[in-house]
Amino acid sequence: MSDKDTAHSLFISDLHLCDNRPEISRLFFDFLQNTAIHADALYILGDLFEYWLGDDTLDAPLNRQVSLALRELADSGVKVYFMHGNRDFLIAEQFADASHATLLADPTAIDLFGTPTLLMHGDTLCTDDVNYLAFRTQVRDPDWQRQFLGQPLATRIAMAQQARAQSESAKQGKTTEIMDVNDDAVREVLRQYRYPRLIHGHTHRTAQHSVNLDGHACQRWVLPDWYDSGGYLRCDATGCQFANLTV
Ligand code: LP5
Ligand code: MN
Repeated sequence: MSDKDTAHSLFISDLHLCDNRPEISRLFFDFLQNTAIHADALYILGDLFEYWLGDDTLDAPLNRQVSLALRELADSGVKVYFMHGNRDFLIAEQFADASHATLLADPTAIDLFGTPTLLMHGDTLCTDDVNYLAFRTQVRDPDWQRQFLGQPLATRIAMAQQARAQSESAKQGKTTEIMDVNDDAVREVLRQYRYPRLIHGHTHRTAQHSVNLDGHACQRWVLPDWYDSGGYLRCDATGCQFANLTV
């Protein structure tokens, strides 16, 4: 029996695709053509790109290649969903249209082969990282975004580089606990959505966690990043499992 015979969906995040790591881009294209092609749906839960400076950069070679590869997958019958991450929150309808993908709100609740499942990027669960959340509020503001997108591309590149440098230096002063999810925030969202399975990325701390809450056994699946190698979560009616991809 081939993997096509069992209805299943795949989940990825934190690929951080960029020109500097062509081997990861190749791994991604290979994953789309050989693995995702057999799925019912591919969910990209944020940080597909190292950063996204506006849909007017769609014609940059890598951006074009990625959107065409996603479009090819979607046109073969695989539903492609995309959720924003903290690096590519400026992706908008033009990218989604070009990729034949559907933008998802964060969070989004789905019925995954009979199991209620909540999808998030994961950054909003890191409630101890107050400086990051203040930055997030600023850059998710529609007025700020309009202002930013109205700048020439060279200015946007310079601002993004400055933000990256400041972020890296800010992270030096943060403990790993601050940059991980806050357990109360996880419990709160699980209660709010009536005890679903939770799938998210962002922290790059791949794991399957069990959360016992109010008499419910919830699972929290944390997706792998694609830094040294890649990986994805595969879910079908019987459950979920991680799979690795090597460069
Ligand atoms: O990204 P990562 O994983 O390394 O760290 C994140 C948080 N940092 C960010 C910031 C991004 O890396 C910046 C790049 C985004 C580019 C997007 C497009 C252009 C936008 C331009 C914006 C001006 O998301 C980091 C978390 C960490 O995850 C773990 O969760 O801790 O948060 C921070 O480090 C934020 C800092 O604490 C405070 C903010 C620093 C940025 C200040 C921007 C100043 C811009 C000046 C421009 C002239
Ligand atoms: Mn992230």
